[in-house]
Amino acid sequence: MDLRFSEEVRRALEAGQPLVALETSVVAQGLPYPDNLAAARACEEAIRRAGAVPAATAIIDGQLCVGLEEPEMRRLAEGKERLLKVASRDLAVAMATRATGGTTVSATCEMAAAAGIRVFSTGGIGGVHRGASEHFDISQDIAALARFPVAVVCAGAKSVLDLPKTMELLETAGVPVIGVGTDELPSFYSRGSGIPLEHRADDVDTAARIARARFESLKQGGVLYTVPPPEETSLPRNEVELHIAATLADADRQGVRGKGVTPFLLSEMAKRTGGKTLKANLALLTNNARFAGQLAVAYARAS
Ligand code: PSU
Ligand code: MN
Repeated sequence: MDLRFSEEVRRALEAGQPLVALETSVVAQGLPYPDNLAAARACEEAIRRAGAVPAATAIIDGQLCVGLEEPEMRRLAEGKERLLKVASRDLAVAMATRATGGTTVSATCEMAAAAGIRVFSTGGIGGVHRGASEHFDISQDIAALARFPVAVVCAGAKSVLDLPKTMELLETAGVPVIGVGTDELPSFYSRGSGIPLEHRADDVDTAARIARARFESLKQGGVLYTVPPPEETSLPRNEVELHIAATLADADRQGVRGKGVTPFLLSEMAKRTGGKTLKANLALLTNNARFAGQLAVAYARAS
């Protein structure tokens, strides 16, 4: 794969330093400016403090970038031009048309794997949307998790999704889901979901050994680590549920479909909760980045 590395990432790869990939659809589509830029910086900072090197991925003028310079991240955050939401299947078109955009979980997994980066931090993965038995809206993220050997750290799937169906599909795809210090799937804005997890890791070394066994010994695909969002900003499940019902009804009424669904739900939820979901989103992004940094360091140590 023709990747363009930032100077910092290139050096880290050469020196065998631990790296953590970051997606940028959350910057280009998921969060409003300037919170998106602040969140990206806070994630990079958390990864550095943990002793690893951040590697945000994006498509800039058709180039597959791993590691962004400050003006490039700003360009994605400000959104003064048309920015694509680039999933795996959009990579070819984005390259050929010299487009610019943020990468989703699926594209980031693919680019990280190609770069040899084993750990990736995000907010929440995409999955099976509610009502999928009717409209079939299922994110490419699941297929990418199954395919690419990357440890993906998240706060669970977004609660706007159908979580039981998302968990079933992850099983079908053969993706292990590990609770980080928990037996229950977190649901992004809330610490729990009522869905029990079969596997947990209580320390970062155990988490790293799971990834190593899967990537190095078994030559299998990705691992999903689910970290409960920070207590202080997390929201009660019943409160979130009420807003989700209203937001989904709005999406339906306004005919929001396809790629637009996730960004619409995120911004509507923030409006309805007076910014509480936005605050929770920012806090969990940094929290996940911190754990991902620690995981990358432990993974390198375990070799
Ligand atoms: N979850 C968030 N914020 C986001 C996304 C998910 O809290 O911005 C983005 C991720 O990049 C994820 C994508 O990969 O949405 C999933 O989009 P879709 O449902 O269209 O596959
Ligand atoms: Mn979709």
